[in-house]
Amino acid sequence: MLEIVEKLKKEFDAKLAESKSNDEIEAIRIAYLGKKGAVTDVLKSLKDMDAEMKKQVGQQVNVLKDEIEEKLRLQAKKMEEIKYQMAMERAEPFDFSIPSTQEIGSLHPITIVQRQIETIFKSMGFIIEDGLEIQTEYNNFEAVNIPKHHPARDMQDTYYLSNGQLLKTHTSAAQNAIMRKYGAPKPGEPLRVLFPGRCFRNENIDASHENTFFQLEGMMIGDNISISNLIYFMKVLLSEVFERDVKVRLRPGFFPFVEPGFELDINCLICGGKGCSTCKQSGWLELLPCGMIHPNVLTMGGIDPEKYTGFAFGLGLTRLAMMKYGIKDIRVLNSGNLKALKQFK
Ligand code: FA5
Repeated sequence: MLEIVEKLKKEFDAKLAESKSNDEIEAIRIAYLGKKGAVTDVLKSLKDMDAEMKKQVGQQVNVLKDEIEEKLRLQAKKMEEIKYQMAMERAEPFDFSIPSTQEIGSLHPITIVQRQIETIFKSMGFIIEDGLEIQTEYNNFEAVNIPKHHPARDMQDTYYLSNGQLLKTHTSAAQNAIMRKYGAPKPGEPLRVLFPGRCFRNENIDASHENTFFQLEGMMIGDNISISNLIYFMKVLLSEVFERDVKVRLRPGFFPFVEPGFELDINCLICGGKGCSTCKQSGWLELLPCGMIHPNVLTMGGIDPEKYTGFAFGLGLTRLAMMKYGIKDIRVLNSGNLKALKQFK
């Protein structure tokens, strides 16, 4: 029996050396290792051998099996290399020093602003998280203190899937999952997370409202977080993005998931505050709702509101890009109009 194993090895090596294509390699694999292959037959016959023979042949045939697998793998690799080499020889010579005639793409203005804000916040110790676009009703509403039949749901009508899930109306839908993922912060090490994302609302579309737009949410939770921290971070954010002083106003705002809640508006940079269609003639544009996280939201996220406080903000990223680049109509941003979108740096 041992001679048979030795003979199989020699035969296999000879056949493999002659193989010239992946199909031939596969045929050899089947002939030796397939269900009815020569090596498989020897393995099957082990059960009829006496103990000593079984041990010796078993050892040898298993070594041979491993060897065959490895040799087949190497031969397939060699075949790929030969194919590549032949393709290279057939290919037209290529001069890497010739300047490209292809136009290089550009980043979307929302991506540019998003990356800019991420860089600022990363330097202040924030982690960047990705929220899901399809969410459960629980995460989008209940976990942020908007129970069924709460009137705040009217402001955020959205698109529902047949399985009962929905397209998220705001980035706040990720708050609960993030709190649960990171848990209660360690003393002196507040949880700092930034989570940008695409949001959807069943809206009447106009110059400043889209049914698909971007928000960028931030959250900081720790043992001593106050409104002062919130205002500080909002100021850093706006002055870095606009690279100049911008006029803002803070007014009370109601969101069920914060208490107290604020609306931070920016003086319209399109009309300089005089009033235009973008700011609905008011001179101000709602940009940055924020507030101290409601104790119920912390509790639902598994964080003790008696020990920890935190702030959250939900920046209208699409509107911020409009203000930064003087884009008068939000519809340009989802239009796919390359002539318009390529101008931004
Ligand atoms: C919210 O969505 C809250 N989740 C924000 C928040 C987070 C508050 C954390 C407090 C704490 P609001 O519905 O106002 O709030 O939307 C936030 C921002 O998204 C708005 O200020 C606006 O800039 C932008 N936005 C809302 N709807 C649209 C829309 N249809 N098109 C474009 N931008 C929109």
